[in-house]
Amino acid sequence: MQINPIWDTQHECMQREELEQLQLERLQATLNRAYKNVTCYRTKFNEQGIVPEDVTSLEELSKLPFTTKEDLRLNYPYGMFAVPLREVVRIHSSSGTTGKPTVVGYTKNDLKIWSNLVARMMVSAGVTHDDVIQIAFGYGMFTGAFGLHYGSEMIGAAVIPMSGGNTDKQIMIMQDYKSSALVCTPSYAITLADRIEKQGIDPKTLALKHGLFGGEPWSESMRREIETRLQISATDNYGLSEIIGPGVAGECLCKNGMHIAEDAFIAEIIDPETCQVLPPGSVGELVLTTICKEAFPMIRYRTRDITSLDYRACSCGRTMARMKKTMGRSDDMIIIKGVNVFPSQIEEVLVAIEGCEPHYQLVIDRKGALDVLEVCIEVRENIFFDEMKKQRAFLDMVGKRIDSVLGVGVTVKLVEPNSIPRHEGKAVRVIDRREQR
Ligand code: DLL
Repeated sequence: MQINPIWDTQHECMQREELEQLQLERLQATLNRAYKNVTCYRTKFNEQGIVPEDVTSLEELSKLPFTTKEDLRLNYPYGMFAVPLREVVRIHSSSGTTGKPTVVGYTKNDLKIWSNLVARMMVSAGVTHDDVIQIAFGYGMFTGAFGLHYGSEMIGAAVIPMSGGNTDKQIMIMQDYKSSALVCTPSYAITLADRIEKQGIDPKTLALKHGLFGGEPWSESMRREIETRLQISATDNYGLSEIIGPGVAGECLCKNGMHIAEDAFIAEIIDPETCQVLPPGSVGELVLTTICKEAFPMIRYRTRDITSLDYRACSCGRTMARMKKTMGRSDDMIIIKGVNVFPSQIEEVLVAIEGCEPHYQLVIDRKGALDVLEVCIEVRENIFFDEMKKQRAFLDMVGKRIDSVLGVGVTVKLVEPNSIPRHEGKAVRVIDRREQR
C-alpha cells in the first residue's frame, strides 16, 4: 500500500507523553476561558464545586460535568459563545430535525485551525494538491461543504463547489472537469453510482480516484460496493458541527479506523447509562472536549455516537488514536422487543446479499403491545420475481440472516427499485411510527 506524505508530522506523529502534555496545557487554557466567559459552564462548575485550577491532570477531566445538546438548545442562539459576537466571523448550525437548531460560531483563528485539520484529514486519505475535488455536500448551514472546501484550498487542490443534488449535472461536471476526488455522504455516492450505471458510463473512463465520505454511518460492505462501482478508494471521515464540523477524525489509507485530531480534541469513551469513563478499547459513547477553539469551546460534549478507540500504532506512522466506524448514535438505536438494534447492523447484512440494493428503510410500528420492525429493501430489477415461491424463499433467507445477527425477528418487505426516497445529504433510514400514535 502506498502511504501518503503526512501533512503535519510535528503533531500527527507525536509521542503520547508529549501529546498528553500538550493536551493538558491546551485543556487548562480552554477551561479558564470557558469558565470566565460562558455562564453555562461557570454555573455547572460552581454547582459541582469545581474551578478550572482543580484540573491538574488529564485524568481529572472526568470530574467535570458533561455538555449536551440540551445545554446548547437552552442557550440558543449565542449563549455558549466564549467571545463577543464581533470576533465571530462564521456561523453554522447543526442538522437537527426537530426544534431549534444548535448554533455554532468560529473566530478567524478557529477557521484557520479548522481548515488545517480538514487538510490533514484529506491528505491522510490520499488527496494532494494535484487533485480536482468535487464537493457534493450542500453549501449552507451544514458544516460539510465549507469544511472540506477550505481544507482542499489549504492543500492547494482545485475545488469545484458543486453543492448537493442535481445528479445528472454532477456526472457531467465529473466527466468534463475531470474530478479526481469526490466529497459527499456515502449514501449520495451510491445514488451517483446508480445514475452513472443507468447512463451507461463506464466508471473507468472517469478521472475519479478518491472518495471522501462522511456525515452519516456506513458499513464496510457499503465501502466495498462504492469502491467497486465507482472504481475509487473510499475513506470515511467523521465530525460534528458542535465540535468543529468535519476534520475531527478521518481514515488514512490503511482504512483501519479514523485518526482523531487529538492535539485539538480530547476523546473519552463513556458508558451511556452510568456515564462512567470506560477503559481503552471499550465500546461506548464518544465524549469530546475541544482544546483549541476560541469562539465555541465544548467541554465533555456527549456526541451520542457509539464507537471504540484504538491507541495502537498505525502503519501509516500517525500516532493519533483511531476511532472505529460508529455503530450509529445511541439516540438512533432502536429497541425492538427489548433488543438494541442499530441500522448499521441491518445494512451489513443487506449489502452482502446478491440482488439487494443499499437503499433501505426501517419502519417501526406497534401492534398491540408489541414493537414490530419492518425492513423495506429495494431489489435490483432482475430480481423482482414473477414466481411467488421464489420471492417467498428470498424473503425467508433475508429475514433469517437479519434474525441471526440481531437476535430478533423482523418482517422483510421488497419494494420496487427507486421507491425509497433519495436524499442529497444524509439518508433517512428509520421511520418510527410509534411516535405518531
Ligand atoms: O455531519 C459534520 C460532517 C460533515 C462530518 C461532513 C463529516 C463530513 P452534523 O450535521 O452536526 O455534522 O452531524 C454530526 O453526524 O454526531 C454522527 O452521528 C454523524 N456522523 C458524521 N460523520 C459520520 C461518520 C456533520 N463518518 C453527526 N460516520 C455525528 C458516522 C457520522 N456518523
